[in-house]
Amino acid sequence: MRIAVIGATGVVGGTILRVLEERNVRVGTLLAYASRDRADGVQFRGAKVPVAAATRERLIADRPDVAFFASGDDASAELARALVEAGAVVIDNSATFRMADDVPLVVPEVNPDAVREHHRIFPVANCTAIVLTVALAPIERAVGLRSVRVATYQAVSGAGRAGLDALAREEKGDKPDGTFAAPIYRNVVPQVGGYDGDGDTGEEKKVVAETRKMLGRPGLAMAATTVRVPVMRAHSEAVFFETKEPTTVAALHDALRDAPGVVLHERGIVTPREVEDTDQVHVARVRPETEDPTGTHFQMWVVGDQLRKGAATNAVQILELLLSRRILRQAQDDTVARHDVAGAAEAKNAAQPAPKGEPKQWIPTR
Ligand code: 2RA
Repeated sequence: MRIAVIGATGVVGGTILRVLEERNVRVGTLLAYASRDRADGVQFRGAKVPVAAATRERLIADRPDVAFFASGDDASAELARALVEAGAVVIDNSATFRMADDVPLVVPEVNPDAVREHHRIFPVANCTAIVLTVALAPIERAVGLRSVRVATYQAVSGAGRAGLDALAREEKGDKPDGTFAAPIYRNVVPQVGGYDGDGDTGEEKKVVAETRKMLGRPGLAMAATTVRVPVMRAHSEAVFFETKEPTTVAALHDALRDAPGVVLHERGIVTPREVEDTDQVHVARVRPETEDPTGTHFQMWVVGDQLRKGAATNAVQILELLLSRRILRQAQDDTVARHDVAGAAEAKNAAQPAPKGEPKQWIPTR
């Protein structure tokens, strides 16, 4: 399988490379791209991989089977559909396609059945929304959600390398450079993204719209206030929710304890430093609202490494899901993968078992 990572030198792209390594994804050829050629390249499985400028011509000529986009909305808007037309499957960390009709917004632990055989573009949702959704989904399944309100505490790495660098420079005494809406060192900034017409920020709009889409609850009552804090990595969220059915903390614990991708802390707290570089969403401090006579109003604290579960890990899990659902299929070599139509490739695969000792490759099913 030929796997392209567009934005391979950024923090999300670099994390995708690490997650591909760790999860032993079979990669025949890794293709790395950035906004320009980079002589220093990137490391993958102990080897240096050259980084090319991500032009349409170059990407199509390189014929990836799967393209991970880990760059801005512009690159995805310009290049993703062209790659799909050339036969690739796109897994896109930008916001470009997330809310498009007939484009699934998949968190494999939550809504794997949103994937259909004809889908070729798989956006990875906003990192804050993914962390929130992994924690809400077991509650929605158990007792139903009537409303959700969330206040976030978002790490600077959510703004990419620029965010990390901005905090590091301010810590050394440099003046804020405008990366954030206000100084970030020894501060909190209640604005993530630009403002829209009615006072919400872009991040707040995304958290609401994308969480609703992932939960399959387009009408769910929701509100979000998103805040940047001087934390390097992992987003935290204070969540206030109302359930449809009356329930208890013990029943919510039961639902969360067994939920895929969730680590429940029944006692004590959990902080972003503790969950750095992990793939689970951590939930703590599940408790009822003070003096709620209805048994339907609760609060919880949710923390997740937004570069991993909120971005790179979720992207690689989507690839794994496509393989298990045979949206991507195992083949014998890259030549079969790229040059035969699906039927012919399938016939060849059936006729010729893979040579012993050679790694199997994967092809997209058209
Ligand atoms: C942020 N969720 O934290 C956004 C984008 N990664 O800035």
